[in-house]
Amino acid sequence: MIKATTWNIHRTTPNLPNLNGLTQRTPFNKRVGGIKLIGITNTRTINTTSLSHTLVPPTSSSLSHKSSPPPLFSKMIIFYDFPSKIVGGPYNPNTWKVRYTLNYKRIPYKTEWVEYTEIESKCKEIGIPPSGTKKDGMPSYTLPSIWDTDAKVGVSESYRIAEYLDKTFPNSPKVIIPGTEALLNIFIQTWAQNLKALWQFTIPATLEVLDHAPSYEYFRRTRSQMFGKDLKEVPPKPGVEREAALQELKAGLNVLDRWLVKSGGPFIMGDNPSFADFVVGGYMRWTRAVLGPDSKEWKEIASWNEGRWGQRVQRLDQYATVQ
Ligand SMILES: N[C@@H](CCC(=O)N[C@@H](CS)C(=O)NCC(=O)O)C(=O)O
Repeated sequence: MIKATTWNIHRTTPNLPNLNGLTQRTPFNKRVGGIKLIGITNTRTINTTSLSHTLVPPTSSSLSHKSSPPPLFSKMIIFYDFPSKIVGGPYNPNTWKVRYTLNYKRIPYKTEWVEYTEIESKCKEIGIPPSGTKKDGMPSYTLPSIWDTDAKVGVSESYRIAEYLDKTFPNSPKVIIPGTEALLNIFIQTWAQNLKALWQFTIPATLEVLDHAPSYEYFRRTRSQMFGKDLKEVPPKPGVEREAALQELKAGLNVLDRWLVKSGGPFIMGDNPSFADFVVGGYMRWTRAVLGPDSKEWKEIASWNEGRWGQRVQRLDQYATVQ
């Protein structure tokens, strides 16, 4: 046994370890005997005979998610997300799509927490473009947004961020599977249309997790305008009204479940998760976070369609770390 530096190059591992368990190692990119090696170095005590075994250059098949953990990258992404008083993490459905993407692709990132009332000034200060245009024609600044510290590029809007990350980190598994872009966009739209009955539960509940007085006031005002009444009046009243709203939600989820079970699974595109799963997981995680994992409503929703809604969010827990 000697003290040596090993090169851990894209080992074949069927199950990727949770990012929680990763220690920081040094990325490298070098040539050995005319072969380009990209990976990470770490120093540990090993048997010298295992050294030659470890020096295997990556092959194209070893770059797929299933067969190998992708390298750690030297680039750093700053990821902007919403703070809240929820113990145990972020809640927003749209930012979750990007957090799942970053974790799944094993991209090093750092979360910066931005209040609703500070999104526009923060984006303007850094140079992140608006994600769209408001009804009044003014630019709309939203989260999720990211800043690529290396390329000095800012991107907002979850789908556009996923496209950027797929392009910028080509050695990590893609979340937008080539050839599925049009269908994915249709799915994102129709997914939300079938969930309209959810908003009356989750949007008022989101107000209650906001910890910052100006954000609370802003969210209450803007979302009350959206519903055409005070947000506090939006949740369906216990009894007949609540039951009817839950039945309406159940009908929407039944439609979505009928589509999702058509996949051979466990994920929408098969064996590996993709952006479509992160959309589903993001909305379900939001529901669980703001209603509360022990709430009667979440337990009910999670149990519908033979418990598949709860399972869909649990299956993504391995990509839910907060960095
Ligand atoms: N389609 C966009 C939606 C982004 C979005 O609307 N984000 C909301 C939070 S859920 C936001 O930042 N709103 C800012 C505001 O209300 O001023 C995406 O997926 O990124």
